[in-house]
Amino acid sequence: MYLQLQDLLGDFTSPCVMDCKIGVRTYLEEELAKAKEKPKLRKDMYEKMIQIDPNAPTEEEHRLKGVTKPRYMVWRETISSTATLGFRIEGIKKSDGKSSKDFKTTKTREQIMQAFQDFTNGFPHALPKYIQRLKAIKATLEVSDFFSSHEVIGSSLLFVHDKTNANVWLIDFAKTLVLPNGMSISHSSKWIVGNHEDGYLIGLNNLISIFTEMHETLTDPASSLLPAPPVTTIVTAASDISEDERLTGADNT
Ligand code: I3P
Repeated sequence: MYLQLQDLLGDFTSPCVMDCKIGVRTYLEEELAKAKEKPKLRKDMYEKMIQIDPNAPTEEEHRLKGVTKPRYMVWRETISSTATLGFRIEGIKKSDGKSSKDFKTTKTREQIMQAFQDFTNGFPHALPKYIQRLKAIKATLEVSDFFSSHEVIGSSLLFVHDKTNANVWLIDFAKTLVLPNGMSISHSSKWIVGNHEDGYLIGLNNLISIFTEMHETLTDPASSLLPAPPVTTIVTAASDISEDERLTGADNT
C-alpha cells in the first residue's frame, strides 16, 4: 500500500488557482445528529457570522454569543451559491500571486460568472479546457461505483491554468464517507435528513452550464442575448486513467 502525491501546480508557470467547494450540503449528517444530541456553541462561528451580517443571529444566539456548527454551515450555504447552485467559490489566487477568499456572499449565477470571468480574463484557452475536463469528470462519476456508494461532502474542484495549460482536479476527501448498509445515492436529488444526498452533480452540472455560457459568449457575443443554455447530458468520454485515480486524484495529487 502506498499513497502517491503530486504537486498539482508543478507543471504550471505562475498559475491561476480557484477552489470551488461542491455540493448543496457542507456538513455530514453525522455532525447534524451530534449537534442535535449535544448542542455545542461555537463562539468563533458566531463572530464570523456577525462580521458578515450582524442581523443573522437570532436574539438567543446574540445573547449566548455562540451558534452551533450546523446552524453556521447552513447559514453559509444560503448566503453563498451552495444551496442554490450546488457549489461555491472558496478562494481564488491570480497569476500575480494575489489571492482572495472574499466570496462568502457570491451567490447568484451572475455574480459567479463575474468572478469566473475575472479568474479567466486574459486566458481564453482555459474555458474550453475546463469545460472538456468537467464533462470528463462527470462522465466518470456517473458510471463510478465508488461515487454512487459514497457521500462526498466538503470536497472541492481545483481549477488551475496558466498561459498554456488548464486543468481541473477533485481534491479534499476528509468528509467523503461510504454510505451505510450498501446504500447508493444519485448526487442530484434533493437532500432530506437520512437520505445522504449531497448534490454533487447539481454543482457539477451548474459549473458546466456556466463555463459553457461564458465560452459561447466569448466566441459569439450575440449569444449573450439568448437565455442560458440547458444543462446538457454528457457526450465526452473520460480519458484513460483508472476510475480510482480519477476520483482520488491519485495520479495527480
Ligand atoms: C469553515 C468552513 C469549513 C469548516 C469549518 C468552518 O467556515 O465551513 O468547511 O470545516 O469548520 O469554520 P468558513 O469557510 O466560513 O470559515 P469542515 O468542512 O472541516 O467542517 P471548523 O471551524 O469546525 O473546522
